[in-house]
Amino acid sequence: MYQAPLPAEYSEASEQELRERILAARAAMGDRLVILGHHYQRDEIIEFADFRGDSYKLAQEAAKRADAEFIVFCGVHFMAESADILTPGNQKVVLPNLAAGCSMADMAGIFQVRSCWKQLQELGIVGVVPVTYINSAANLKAFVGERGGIVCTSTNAPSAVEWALEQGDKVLFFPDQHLGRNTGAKLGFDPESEMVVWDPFKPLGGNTAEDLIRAKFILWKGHCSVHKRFTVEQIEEARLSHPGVNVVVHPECPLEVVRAADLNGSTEYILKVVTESEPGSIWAVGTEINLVKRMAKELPDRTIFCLDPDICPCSTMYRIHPSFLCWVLEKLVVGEVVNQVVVPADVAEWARVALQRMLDIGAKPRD
Ligand code: CIZ
Repeated sequence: MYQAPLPAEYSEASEQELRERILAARAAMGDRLVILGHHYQRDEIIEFADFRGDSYKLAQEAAKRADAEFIVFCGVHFMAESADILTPGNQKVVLPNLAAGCSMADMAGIFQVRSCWKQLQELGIVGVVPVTYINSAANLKAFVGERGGIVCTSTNAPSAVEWALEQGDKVLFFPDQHLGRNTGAKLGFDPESEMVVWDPFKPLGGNTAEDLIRAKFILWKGHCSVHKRFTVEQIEEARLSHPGVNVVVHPECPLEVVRAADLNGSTEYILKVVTESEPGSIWAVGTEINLVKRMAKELPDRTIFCLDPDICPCSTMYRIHPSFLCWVLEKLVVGEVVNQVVVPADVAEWARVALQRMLDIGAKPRD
């Protein structure tokens, strides 16, 4: 999405000035406003968040604050869309920088997914249940909702996939092949013989008809640029340099990394296990750096470090700079809503069905 450049009074303001102006605007809005901060946001944004969490938890928090007219979502575009879908119509969701997207979500486009579906149908492959990771555009969630599928998060992917396999014979999982593969493996399926990867730029996704007929999981060829950087060598290095270390990684990491780690789970899961661990324990964490650094700061009696010493923050999450937050808040104070994210009603209707299925199965986190 295009984001127009900010006026100079925001782009040139000092950190201190922005901070004071954000606090003033926040106070002026009072209960009319709720600010949500995703775990991957930098500290200079998280400090203003009424709630922190993963996308799912934040959307739920937003839905509980029905009194708030405005939800400022410090996260990325698909998260603001999910919040808009799950909250009552009177609440307006604002994304401070419209260019804050998710490169993984962009790896599956609606036309590509429709084409994949059509090719599967033409092969006579029926009983495919589409499952989309929450990191996807609203129109993909709607596609899934309309075809009997479900949304999942990295917390509840195993329950969502189990549910899908009760409804049909096989799963088309997008856009993250790694979460799909790790989830299937967690449920006991063999990545070698029961899963294929669908490359949207190749006929039949780069597979033979026989491969597709045999596969239990058709995994979209998408990935997270941050999580795909973690390696087994980094885990071996952490075990050598820090005897007794606990290694926890996100399931968007490649399968071999998840297998080499001690634990894996969503950001909420990682936060929970590290927070509940014994003081003095040592943690090597494979996820976005802002979250890792924040845990290290907030839990100083544990040793917490990132598995990848050279990792950069998620570049799209990083687009929520305090100058953008200040701009949208000051506009709200003067009665102007900028950067509102609105999902068209026809898309929202089916996307809500897919999200509601996820909520209804009461999916629980699992190791
Ligand atoms: O669901 C989310 O917010 C993401 C992107 C990952 C996670 O594990 O929290």
